Amino acid sequence: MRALVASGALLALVAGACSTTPEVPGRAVSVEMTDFAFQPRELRLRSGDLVTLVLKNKGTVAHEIMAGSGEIQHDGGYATDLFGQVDVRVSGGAKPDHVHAKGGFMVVVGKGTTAHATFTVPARPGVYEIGCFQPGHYLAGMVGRLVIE
Ligand SMILES: [Cu+2]
Repeated sequence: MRALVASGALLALVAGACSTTPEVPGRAVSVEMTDFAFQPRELRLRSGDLVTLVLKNKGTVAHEIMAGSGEIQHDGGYATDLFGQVDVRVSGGAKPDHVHAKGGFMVVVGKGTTAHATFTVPARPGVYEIGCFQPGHYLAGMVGRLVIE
């Protein structure tokens, strides 16, 4: 039994060393966060798909991601949050946080860490915006597009 556990751990190590995309539920969609941009600048998701955003913060400060449409609120975020009624599971990262005052979600990712946000893409086709609302980041250009097909 002990030998089985040990070989399992070894396999996990080997798998981890070889793959660049971590094992996550559904389709992994990588998003890099830098000072101050999202890479790529446009994400395309299909309604009904199970997706895990792999949010890698390569910047020197904490970054976050929110998605929605409409006017930017004075305290950050969108008038309509894309994830208002969507169940989002967040894991990893230094300070993942999926609670947002207006409903919906945001994930704060500490510098040098990676967080995962897993959800089923809502059946709301359209073009939305993603943005970082850490102070000053949105105005510095930390904005992107999220297209739901
Ligand atoms: Cu930011």
